[in-house]
Amino acid sequence: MSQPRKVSRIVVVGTGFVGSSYAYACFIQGLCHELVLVDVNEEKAIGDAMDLNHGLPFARTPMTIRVGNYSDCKDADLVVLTAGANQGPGETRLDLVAKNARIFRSIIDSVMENGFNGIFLVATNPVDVLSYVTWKYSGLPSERVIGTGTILDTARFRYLLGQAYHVDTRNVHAYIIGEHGDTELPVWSLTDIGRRSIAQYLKDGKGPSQQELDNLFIQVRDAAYHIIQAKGATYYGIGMGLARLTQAVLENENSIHTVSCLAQGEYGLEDVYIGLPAVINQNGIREVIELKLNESETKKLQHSATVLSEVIHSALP
Ligand code: 6V0
Repeated sequence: MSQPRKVSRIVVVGTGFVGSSYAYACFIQGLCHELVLVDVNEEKAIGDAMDLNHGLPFARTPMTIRVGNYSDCKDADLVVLTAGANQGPGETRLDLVAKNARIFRSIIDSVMENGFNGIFLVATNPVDVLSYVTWKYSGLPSERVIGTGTILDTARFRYLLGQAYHVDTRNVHAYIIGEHGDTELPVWSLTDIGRRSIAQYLKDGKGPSQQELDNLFIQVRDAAYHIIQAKGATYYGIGMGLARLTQAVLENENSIHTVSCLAQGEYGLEDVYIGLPAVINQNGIREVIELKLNESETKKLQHSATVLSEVIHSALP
């Protein structure tokens, strides 16, 4: 399904922990031809460009990495938004909303004024709210604004399940959906390990107990708080998640990821960006996948959407 690559350009806005980890992930995977770094703190972007370029002799493929500005967005395939204030210890992602919505207004205006016509990837928190804000401010079709949503939560979930069942993470089929934050939920009813359902494992008395699985989800949901407590910020996992989405778009993969996307009737949800499984290709979000959730999962997802909707509409009165 892959197609030959054309010359591809990515503009990363915000070269902090997340933006620079993403740039590094793109670089070592050789995902694009040109990587342009933009930050209000230009010194930081200059330092990152120098540091990354010094890895060129060791890289798999050549890549142009340079500091740029918003005029570089004109011909960009992707603009990746990782700029903004970060979550402090004890601060929820939703606390960040007002600060980062203001920053986004000016960034998106600058990107669009320069004729951008590609796909936005958004990672800044609260990511569901800021993806919605990006969609509204940019005026682009919703399929071209993709938030990282619960891609990282799903990765954390699959990693921990792989550990618990002693199998390769890639054989764990599991999704975290909803808000990237406190109201997210695991889709236990559709979770399987190599086509064997979790329900079957529980019935056979094999693998972790229900209590252990409940604790495992709590570890997923609260992972960011623990990492922030331990080292101030989280960035490697999300940097790789963003790189994975980049590959899905640039290589027209039609691969499925739990991203933040506009719900338009799916699961009974409307007018909210929220983490759901969706097919990603060169046009962005090809389609949102509607899973057959059980009643309790549907209620939890709807609650998560209500919480997000309230914050979105307070951020965009
Ligand atoms: P950071 O290291 O403070 O980097 C932010 C960068 O943005 C800094 O270099 C700033 O100079 C820059 N910046 C601020 N304002 C502007 C502006 N107007 N224009 C251009 N650049 C600007 O933060 P970090 O990289 O750790 O986090 C960035 C965002 O990612 C935060 O909102 C995090 O909460 C969020 N994360 C999202 C995750 C996800 O799963 N979606 C995971 C981890 C972090």
